[in-house]
Amino acid sequence: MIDPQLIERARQILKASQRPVVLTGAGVSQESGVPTFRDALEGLWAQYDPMQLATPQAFRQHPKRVWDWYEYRREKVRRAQPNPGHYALAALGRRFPALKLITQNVDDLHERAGSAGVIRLHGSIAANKCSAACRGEPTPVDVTQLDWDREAGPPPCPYCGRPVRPDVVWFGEMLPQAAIQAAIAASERADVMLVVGTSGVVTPAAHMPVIAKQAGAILIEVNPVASQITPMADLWLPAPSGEALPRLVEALGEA
Ligand code: BV8
Repeated sequence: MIDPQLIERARQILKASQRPVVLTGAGVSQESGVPTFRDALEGLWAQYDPMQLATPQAFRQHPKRVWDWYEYRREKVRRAQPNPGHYALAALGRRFPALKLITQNVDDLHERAGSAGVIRLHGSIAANKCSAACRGEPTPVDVTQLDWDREAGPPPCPYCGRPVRPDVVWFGEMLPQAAIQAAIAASERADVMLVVGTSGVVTPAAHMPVIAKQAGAILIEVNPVASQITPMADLWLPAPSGEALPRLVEALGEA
């Protein structure tokens, strides 16, 4: 049970905010049953390290293994529902029209909970594209319109025949220019940044709180476990986001 005094302090800080920004990581989807990146991967995937699967090299060497791992994760996201933490962030977006939500997550739970204008740093697991960007980056491919031997792994691109891949940012790949620029601009303008459910390990996403802090923002972290962000946070709510965020929204009077 989170200390009511911490919720009150967070309420005081947010109440005065003109330009709040939220940065979320895998932790915000954990209570929806979407495993975080550092969770031990279940079953079939236990023997692989996500850092070795979410890379262009892995896809080049083992396209079926990587494609099947994403198909497995996509199914988990499809079955997942937004949790109270996602809904609370959507409510914050209604209460603070200037609020910007930046996510590292590739699931669509923020959008399904009603958040709008989500800045997606690492793409979307539900989307696919040509791995050769044969018609420009990205060349979107709707695989629901394709018929192929799924046992063989990824479908061939309907335009050039090279393998289709998930439209996510892999380790070693640049983030989409528009997304990273929007995230930096929002972090530079922020007067309060709420950092929810991230270990703060992956860059450049983990730089956003640093940019906000340097620009004078107050940092509030929501995470049951200390992270790389905690040392620079002005206030740490040591609780699951599904518990802390609804309490915060309720305290703000916008249940
Ligand atoms: C780049 C999409 C320039 C894919 C993801 C050395 C060698 C090579 C590269 C590097 C290097 N050192 C650093 C780098 C850069 C690298 C990087 O950061 N590596 C890390 C591992 C050190 N970054 C990149 O490569 C980026 N690109 O830098 O381009 C460049 C170009 C060429 C060469 C060099 C540099 C691209 C990074 C994007 C990778 N793609 N996702 C996919 O999903 O399949 S990142 C992926 O991991 C997620 O999207 C997410 O961003 C990240 C996991 O982080 P978190 O979200 O924080 O999740 P995590 O599991 O870590 O933590 C969960 C937290 O939630 C925990 O703190 C936990 O306590 C908390 N929690 C749990 N339950 C709850 C909770 N919180 C609240 N409530 C709960 N209930």
